[in-house]
Amino acid sequence: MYDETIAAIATPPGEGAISIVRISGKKSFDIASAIFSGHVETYASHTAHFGKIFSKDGAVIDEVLLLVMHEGKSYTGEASVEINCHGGSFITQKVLARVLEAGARAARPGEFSLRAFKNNRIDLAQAEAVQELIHAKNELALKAASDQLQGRLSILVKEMQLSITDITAIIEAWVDYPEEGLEFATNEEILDMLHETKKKLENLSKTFHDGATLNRGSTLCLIGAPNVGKSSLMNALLDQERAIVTDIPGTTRDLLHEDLFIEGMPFRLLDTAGIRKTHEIIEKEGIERSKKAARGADLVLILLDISRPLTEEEKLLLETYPNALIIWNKVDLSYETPLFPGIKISAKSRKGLSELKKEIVNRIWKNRLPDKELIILTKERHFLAVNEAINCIDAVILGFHQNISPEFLAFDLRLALKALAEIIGTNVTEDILGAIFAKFCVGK
Ligand SMILES: Nc1nc2c(ncn2[C@@H]2O[C@H](COP(=O)(O)OP(=O)(O)OP(=O)(O)O)[C@@H](O)[C@H]2O)c(=O)[nH]1
Ligand SMILES: [Mg+2]
Repeated sequence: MYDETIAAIATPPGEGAISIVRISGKKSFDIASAIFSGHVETYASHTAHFGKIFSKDGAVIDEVLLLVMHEGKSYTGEASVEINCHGGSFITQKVLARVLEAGARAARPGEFSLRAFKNNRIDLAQAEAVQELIHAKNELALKAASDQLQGRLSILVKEMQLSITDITAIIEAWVDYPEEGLEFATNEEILDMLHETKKKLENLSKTFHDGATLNRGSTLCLIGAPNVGKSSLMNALLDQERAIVTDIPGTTRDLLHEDLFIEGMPFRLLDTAGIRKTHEIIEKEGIERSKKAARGADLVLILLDISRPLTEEEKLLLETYPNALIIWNKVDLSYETPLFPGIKISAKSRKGLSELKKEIVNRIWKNRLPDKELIILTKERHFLAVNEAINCIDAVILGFHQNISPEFLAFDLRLALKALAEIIGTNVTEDILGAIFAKFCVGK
């Protein structure tokens, strides 16, 4: 248990109807009693009390509703008090200042969640899920975070730890009882168990691509010659006049980016400077940026003008990005059947936009949205740990085929267990914990 009692404003900054000052730690009730018009230490857990917060010299700071949670029954696991005060940023600050004056220390980012973790209220994967839940931008990301918060990922990890522990126990029996040990299991049985565990780990590892895409969104980069209608298409997809559109080639000179959802999935759309040969110094720089953006994108969208023949530059673009999605724009004008397929649209009259959106989602999600029942890895830290465990199991399998002494096999299995333990936090250093919780908001 911690000695210090911590406090922070738990609601977002700015003005709102109410704000919450959160206090957690041994002295929570004493501190609250010292500044509140009631005896907080006498209150039952999970009860709310109306009253006043007083300054040191007895002046009323605010009328509040005070919530009490006893030790073992709060988010942190410690005695906690939440003060619901009026939601001006100034008044909330004053209430917090009074709490600090009465003996609490200002909480660091994520410190409430850190305490919840240290007091075994939640494991590390669950603590991280809290943060993800807050930042979730769409239904599926929310689902992944909420699964993780409810411990579904932790349960899966623990199951795999259990299988690996079983295998380790048998192999260690071989070390300790070289004569009888083989009775526990045959080589083939152990190999089967190893392959089965490896398969499960690999399936989990594979979900990370989806998890990462869900969380940060996929980048779509619009490129093409000047005047083909890139900025017009950006505006049409966003449904707002975001980019400047003119009939002068070379209108867009810098990168523009905007977040948007397509069929509920998060994307980041980039509009770029039209690519052509130029000596104009600003435009040249813009074109360099276009090319760089396209290289870093998840999907490149090449926009072509269907009403005119391709230029040499455009042919080069098509060769440079063989996996790009090809879009023929300006179908409202007269045109001849193009040489190769692509999605036909008119950014101006908004024709073909829904086909385009469908195709974008298909390309990114390969015609399959993540299965709702699947447990998805969303954190790179978890992904790396799972891969580390896979590598260790691989080493064990290889060792088996090379008849390596069982001590070494057991050692690699222990490393696999250690890697998995990092996910739920039974085996992480204070440095790693510090880095994880520092990303949280203050008051969480
Ligand atoms: N007829 C027709 N004109 C279009 C269409 N889309 C865009 N335009 C016109 O094409 C011209 C260029 O449009 P922009 O969206 O600025 O083109 P851009 O590709 O962003 O051009 P740069 O920024 O110079 O690279 C404008 O006059 C648009 O109104 C379309 O679908 N049909
Ligand atoms: Mg433009």
